[in-house]
Amino acid sequence: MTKILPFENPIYVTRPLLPKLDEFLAIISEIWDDRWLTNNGKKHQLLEEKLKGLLKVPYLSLFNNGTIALVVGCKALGISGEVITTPFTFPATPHALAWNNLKPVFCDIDPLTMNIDAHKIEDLITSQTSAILGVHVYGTPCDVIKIQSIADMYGLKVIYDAAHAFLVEIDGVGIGNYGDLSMVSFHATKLFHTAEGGALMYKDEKLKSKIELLKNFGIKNEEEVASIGINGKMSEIHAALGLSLLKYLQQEYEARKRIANIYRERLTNVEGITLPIERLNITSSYQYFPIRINSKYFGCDRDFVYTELKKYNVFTRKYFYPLCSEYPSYKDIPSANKQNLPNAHQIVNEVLCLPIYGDLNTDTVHDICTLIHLLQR
Ligand code: T4K
Repeated sequence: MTKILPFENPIYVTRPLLPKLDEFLAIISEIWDDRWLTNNGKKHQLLEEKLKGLLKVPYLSLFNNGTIALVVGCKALGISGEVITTPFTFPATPHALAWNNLKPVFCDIDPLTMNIDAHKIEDLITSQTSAILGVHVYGTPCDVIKIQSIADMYGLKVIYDAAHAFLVEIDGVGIGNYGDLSMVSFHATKLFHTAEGGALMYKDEKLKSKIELLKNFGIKNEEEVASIGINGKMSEIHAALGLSLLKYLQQEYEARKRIANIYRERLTNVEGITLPIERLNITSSYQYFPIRINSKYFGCDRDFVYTELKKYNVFTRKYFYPLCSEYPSYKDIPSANKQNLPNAHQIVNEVLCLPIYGDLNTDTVHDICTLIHLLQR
């Protein structure tokens, strides 16, 4: 039988892409020359322009992280009352609503995409509903057409948490063109990053000045503060890191694609394992490689695989366990009731994100697959 020894060094779910240090320092030295460190500096402006082109969106505003971007996005749309969202996401999603005094209403997820089930949204709409907040979980787009038609019918805003969806396109259209606005994260763990960072993407020109104002304390000019803003600005150092990574992006993307293909080849047709869906008209972000493990058919459960792989120094992640609807802050909301969220409750106990990042050796990927095969009972 194949014998695999524990890896010498930990294999994490991801590792940040880094530029060559001297290239980063060259950009940093320009910042030193200018003595301009933040507040819409040259690097900030340049990165914003480059990303607008890369992500194919008319407007983009940079932020110090994705969470603050989402908080500001909700504020900019002037929504109130209830917002229908998914429980299967990172805490930042419902928290961004709560920070705006908005009430999350949890909707079950679609078992195929693991995103909010657009067919279950209408039943949750009340006179208090003002918006739908979908999450393109793992970079898989929500049913953007159906969601928009519901929103149009009921006069609701649509916000997307596209934290994982960098470079995702539907039929060649950048993901940031859907809904009223979308947030993308540039955290260190993302395909493209600025260590900490994020952006809002949108089509409405009128939102630009509103968002820029809100992310800078609401300061209109030296003598006027027009609204209750916050500090959401990205610094020049962070923007410089992003700029220095752009030339490595294609290479990183291709390397992740190769890894995803190995997982697909090696884990396809394994009884009890479901691979992430692929669609011909959708470009992937290769941000995560989430598999689902059905214990009945695989012979052991997700937690067993997670724990066993740890013994080999492989640190997979159970994103997004537990469901947000189970957090103490949200569990008493009526929509958080387990009976309303059967798919989410099943999937959250099955999902396991396997390591994926450009520097991950393909032999290691093969070994991880072999280990998973060996764990099957
Ligand atoms: N919406 C959604 C759907 C999100 O997933 C997120 C963030 C947000 C909103 C909010 O966006 P931001 O405000 O963060 O921009 C990580 C990230 O911190 C978080 O950004 C991300 N989602 C989430 C899915 O993953 P943790 O708690 O899992 O991070 P951590 O520190 O455990 O890192 C994961 C692995 O990455 C580590 O085991 C090792 C590796 N790593 C991590 C860091 C930070 C490194 O090798 N180097 C590093 O510097 O949340």
